[in-house]
Amino acid sequence: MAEFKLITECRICGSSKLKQYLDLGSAPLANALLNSSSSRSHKYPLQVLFCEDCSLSQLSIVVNPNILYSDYPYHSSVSETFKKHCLDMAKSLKEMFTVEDPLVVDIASNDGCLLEQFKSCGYNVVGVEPSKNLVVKALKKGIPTLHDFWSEESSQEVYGADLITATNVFAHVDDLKGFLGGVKKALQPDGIFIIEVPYLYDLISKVQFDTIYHEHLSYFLLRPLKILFTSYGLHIFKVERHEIHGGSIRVFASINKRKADKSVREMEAFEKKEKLHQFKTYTGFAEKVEEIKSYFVELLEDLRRQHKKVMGYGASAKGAMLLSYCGVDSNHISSVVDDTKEKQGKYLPGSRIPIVDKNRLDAINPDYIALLAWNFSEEIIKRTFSHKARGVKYILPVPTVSVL
Ligand code: JHZ
Repeated sequence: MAEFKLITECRICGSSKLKQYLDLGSAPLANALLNSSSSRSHKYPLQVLFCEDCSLSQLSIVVNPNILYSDYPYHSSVSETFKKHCLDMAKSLKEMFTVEDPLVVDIASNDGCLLEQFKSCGYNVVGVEPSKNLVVKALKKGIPTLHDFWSEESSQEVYGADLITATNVFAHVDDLKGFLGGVKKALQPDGIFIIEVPYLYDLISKVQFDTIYHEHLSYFLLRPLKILFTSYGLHIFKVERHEIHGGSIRVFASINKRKADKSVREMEAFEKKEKLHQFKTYTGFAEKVEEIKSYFVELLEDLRRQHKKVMGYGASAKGAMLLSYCGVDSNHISSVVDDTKEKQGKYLPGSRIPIVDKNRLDAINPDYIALLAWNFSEEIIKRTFSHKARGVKYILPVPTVSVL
């Protein structure tokens, strides 16, 4: 595949009735951290299209996944909140589906964060992960992990899975046919396939525009997922909403038909009621994004004029996007703390702000901390409690710019 390709047809239903509702210009790849402050980031177009036939939101381009994922700095295990979410997931699935000596396969298993929890609940586990650095990390923890992208071909390495999980990866996949083909091959006929994806309703209603970046090719509602799964002979029988990552849905599907839970009907009715299948629902979104940008920049400019010390916390992909889109640089936010060792010493793409370890917080003693991983605000505020006690203020960028 070339460096990137243009989307002219809907990834799910093949329709060419794609209408743009957001243009974020061109942006660097959110996880392509820089080794020096003088390095430049390559930028790619970033626009969101709405499919008038199945209501999938999708980016207008697909960047070659080998560019995005060969070395991936995001380690899921850094957040205690996420670890707890994974443990709760493993426990609840164990309660829901009882089989003897179960095997769970996790697609894009990252550093083994979810599988560690399944293992502790007595499951046999196998991960499949395309980023070499993360495979090495997972293997060190004793989590068997294959180094590959998930596809019809690579799925042949695993078979007879009772559960297949794919959390925070389905939105990253262009070839959904190959992905689901692989699931059908590896899953027991009575097995369960579970995906977890950020929910488009939450993105739109809470103006989480910074979660729009080149890794996230699709932004899901239940409706397009149902159309997609049905066309591949997978039946969605249950759906849950979770708070993780600002609001996600967990979708349960099987090959053999199961009795549908009322949650499916309820979510379908909810999406209709909220008019999420109509283009006009999305037309005001771009204005809200511009509003956040201007308030955020105004606030940071004001603090700079007052010589206030501002740091960020969480060198997340969304943080990189926010800062780059708003044209913020190290004159506004001197550095960003991240507890991921592999990110420290690098620079955010676009803004070129240095990523530092938590000790720098004590050394600098900032007046303000920008919560760039706002999805983990509570955990970050807890971690910086001594600064809170000394009067540090927190800046929350979404859903509206606010100072806590
Ligand atoms: P976080 C990720 O996006 C990755 P990102 C991915 N693209 C995806 O799909 C979405 O999630 C859903 C750090 N941190 O999770 C760790 C601390 O340092 O918001 C991370 O670098 N200390 C696959 O990157 C970052 O913040 C802490 O106490 O936008 C959080 O990144 C905590 C809680 C986090 O996701």
